[in-house]
Amino acid sequence: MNFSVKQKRVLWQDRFGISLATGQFGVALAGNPNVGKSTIFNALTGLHQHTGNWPGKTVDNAQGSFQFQQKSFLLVDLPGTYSLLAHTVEEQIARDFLCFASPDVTVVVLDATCLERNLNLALQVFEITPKVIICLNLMDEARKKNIMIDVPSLERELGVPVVAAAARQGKGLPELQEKILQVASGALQTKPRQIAYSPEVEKAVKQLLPLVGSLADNTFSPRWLALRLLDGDSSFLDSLNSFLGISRGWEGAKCAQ
Ligand SMILES: Nc1nc2c(ncn2[C@@H]2O[C@H](COP(=O)(O)OP(=O)(O)OP(=O)(O)O)[C@@H](O)[C@H]2O)c(=O)[nH]1
Ligand SMILES: [Mg+2]
Repeated sequence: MNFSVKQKRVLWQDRFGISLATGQFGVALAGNPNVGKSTIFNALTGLHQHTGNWPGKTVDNAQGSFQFQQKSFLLVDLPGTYSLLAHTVEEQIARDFLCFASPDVTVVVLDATCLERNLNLALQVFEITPKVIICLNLMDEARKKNIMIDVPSLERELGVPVVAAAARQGKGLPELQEKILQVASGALQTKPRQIAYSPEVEKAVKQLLPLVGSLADNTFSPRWLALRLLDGDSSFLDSLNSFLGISRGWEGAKCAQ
């Protein structure tokens, strides 16, 4: 799936109900429930927000824009999820958006007071896209609980920028905007840590990669696709079929011209 910029805007509108303007960077906000995603979303977008439902679903969809250093960003507040393995409608929405909308940056918001549990989602996002920033939120609560986090070490271990924040007090948000700009514009390259599975799984992934690479193309990682195929994840396959249908339609229209 190789969408042009214009096709990407149509896809965002038709499939996700989100209006991405020309030249605007699309930024997804992901994270477990209750980690402060909407607090960050509100602080960054202020009054420039639009809320509704995800198309065909009774789940809130909030999108808002902000300007930073003369660039425009559209922020999408994804439903809170513990994983992207699509056991719930919220997980399916978040997974489909990260896979098929291919945002320019995904900010994964983590609760600094329970990092271990929260990192599970971050590692899953790392499998889909390299363009990730970690926002380590609730740092004020962590401090109260005497939890010390070595942010530079965490950044080295994860291979992506980590921004410490206390969103309710507005702390860390200018730094977050700076990192969003750097990753979106390509000025900062990320190399998210990848989970190595058992030798059997890795061997099967290696066999599948040459076959599935062209399906994933520039939108999401072929490794993620291979892993889901090995899982027999039927919800993902349904979504993949639906999105491949769109891109094939576009290919057909191009050939007919
Ligand atoms: N102490 C503290 N509280 C925070 C911080 N950020 C958010 N909160 C509070 O945490 C609660 C949850 O914040 P939300 O922004 O609604 O969290 P969310 O991730 O959007 O939650 P869901 O949409 O349910 O997934 C609210 O009461 C916020 O005021 C922070 O940095 N420090
Ligand atoms: Mg929220």
